[in-house]
Amino acid sequence: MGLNLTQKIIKNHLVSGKLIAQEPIEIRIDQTLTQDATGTMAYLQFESIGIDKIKTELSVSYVDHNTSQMDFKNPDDHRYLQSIAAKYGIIFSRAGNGICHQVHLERFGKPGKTLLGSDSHTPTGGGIGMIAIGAGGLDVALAMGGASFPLAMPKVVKVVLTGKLNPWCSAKDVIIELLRIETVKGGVGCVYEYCGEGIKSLSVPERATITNMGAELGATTSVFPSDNITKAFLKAQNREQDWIKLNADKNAKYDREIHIDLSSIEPMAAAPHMPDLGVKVTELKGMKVNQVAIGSCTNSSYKDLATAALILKGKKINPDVSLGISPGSRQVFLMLAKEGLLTYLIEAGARILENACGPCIGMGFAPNSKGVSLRTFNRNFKGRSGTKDASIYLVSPEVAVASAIYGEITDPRILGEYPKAKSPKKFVIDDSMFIYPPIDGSRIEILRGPNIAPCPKAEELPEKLVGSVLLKTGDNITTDDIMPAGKYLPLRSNVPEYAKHVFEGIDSEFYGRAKEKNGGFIIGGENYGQGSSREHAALCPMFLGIKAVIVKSFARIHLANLINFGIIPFMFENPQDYDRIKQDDEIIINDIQNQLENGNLVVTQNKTQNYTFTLKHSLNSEEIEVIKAGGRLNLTKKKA
Ligand code: MIC
Ligand code: SF4
Repeated sequence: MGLNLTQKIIKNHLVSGKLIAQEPIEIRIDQTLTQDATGTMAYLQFESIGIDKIKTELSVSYVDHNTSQMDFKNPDDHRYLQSIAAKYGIIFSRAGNGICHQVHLERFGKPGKTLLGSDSHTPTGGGIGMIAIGAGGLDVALAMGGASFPLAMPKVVKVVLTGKLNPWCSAKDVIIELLRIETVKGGVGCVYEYCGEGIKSLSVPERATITNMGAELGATTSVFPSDNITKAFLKAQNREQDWIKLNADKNAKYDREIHIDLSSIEPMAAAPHMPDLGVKVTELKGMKVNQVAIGSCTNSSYKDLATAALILKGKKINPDVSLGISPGSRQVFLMLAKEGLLTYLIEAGARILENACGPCIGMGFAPNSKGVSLRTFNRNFKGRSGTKDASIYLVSPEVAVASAIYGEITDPRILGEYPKAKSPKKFVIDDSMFIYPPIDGSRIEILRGPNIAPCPKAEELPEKLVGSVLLKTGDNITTDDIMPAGKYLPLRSNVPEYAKHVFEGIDSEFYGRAKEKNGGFIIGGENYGQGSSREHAALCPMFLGIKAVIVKSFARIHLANLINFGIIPFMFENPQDYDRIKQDDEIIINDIQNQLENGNLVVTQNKTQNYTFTLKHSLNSEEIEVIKAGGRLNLTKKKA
């Protein structure tokens, strides 16, 4: 039987397990990436493993999230990351070089390789034919140390693209449409593998827009074949030697199939407050817009920004709209400048922001109260922009620009001839903002600032768990809900301080309650922990003494992070028990160690309401060891 592309790449990297969907496997990791908001914790953990040099083919440490530098905290983190990179053999991408996923695609992504990144949008690399997976910082640290990466063998969904996009319609509209069909939890446990005639008209950056937002489907990753279009992109990046041809076998098998005719795609918008609430832009026509932001790792390629510039050429933006543009990389920025395209943006009235994540992670450019903001980003979770009552719509650069001109949500097709930018034959190559490590880093001193606190460790699992339900939440809780980013991002390197803000947006009294009761349990619905890979959403609750999270279902990365930090991820065996349980109920789980080892069901007592109920878990024997040891780092050290 033939193999699909996902199976082929995984097979080439398989360390243990079989290519059977949902079975546990381990794969070898060729490349890693980190960014500064997750990177400090990842490298603190890497340091404590005690290895003197990374064991991957290539590891890159990017600074792109925490760049506002309101005080010493961000620059101290940057300095720490730079010194760590030099010491352990990691390439350092300085602040100002661009957003990790965009830069990695341009300069390092290689078809057929595996990439593990401490950021949920690492699957952007699928646009160039990699198996690129987002994970918690600890998993990335372990991979840098040479460990294989454990995951469930994904199911593979075949997405057949036919036809061609019409003018003014773009890759962003395709992924918003797919999200509408599949929902934010539709992809859990799956890889979306693209094929069909339609892919021939999509450039690598357009493919990367689609694989980037595959993260919003909850998917393990998404991948495109490596073909002549991939080759042309690599050639234009002066990296033709990195190209190999890669596609699925003709008789490959898939778990499911979806067909999308590109010519039927219309300009779309994902409505507040979830990326899967896709509607046609025509349905929103006329809605007043206060702010437009173009950028983020989803839509900040040369093609995206050059198209925006060409549309704006000779035009002015509406006086009631503030337009912010963050180029994805220094390469994109340089090209816009050299080709005079930047002039069109400035003349139109755009505010040119730094080439970094910026507004996407709530680092400035927040919308006004009750404002409507159109963003080419990938997430529109409530409050993520920094303004709780703002309405964020996710759109393509084409829709964004048309709406900035008219001051209301506008179908860009009214603008006449479509000035889509061509893929460059040669990108401007200037790698001077990468700092390559010395061959021998042993004498490098690691520079730490006062904001960098050691990574706390959990205690070993006791015989009995007792505690109160500290919070009961609903479905689709995001890691932004658990651990808000934005203005608190500078606290990423300081867990005791950051932990004061756990669940703040949902319940401002959570921290006080958790402290008073010395930890307890959290209850959630479906798809708990979707979104960002930030392991702080497990680490900070662990620090507050959270013992277990009990939900209807989990998102993949968060589930792994909970295990890594010794919090037991339970699911209700009977979903009705979710309805019954209440905040403040006292929960007792007796003989927990034996119960975990003796099967996947755990008898639990609700002392307050006086009934017993059953929880289930999906932990394998190795993960039970991790939980018993109080986290993966404890276990790794114990074994060493
Ligand atoms: C995000 O988009 O939410 C982030 C910020 O990039 C996160 C990582 C983080 O929280 O640092 C992600 O997507 O994993
Ligand atoms: Fe940065 Fe936004 Fe991409 Fe996250 S989603 S990596 S914050 S640009």
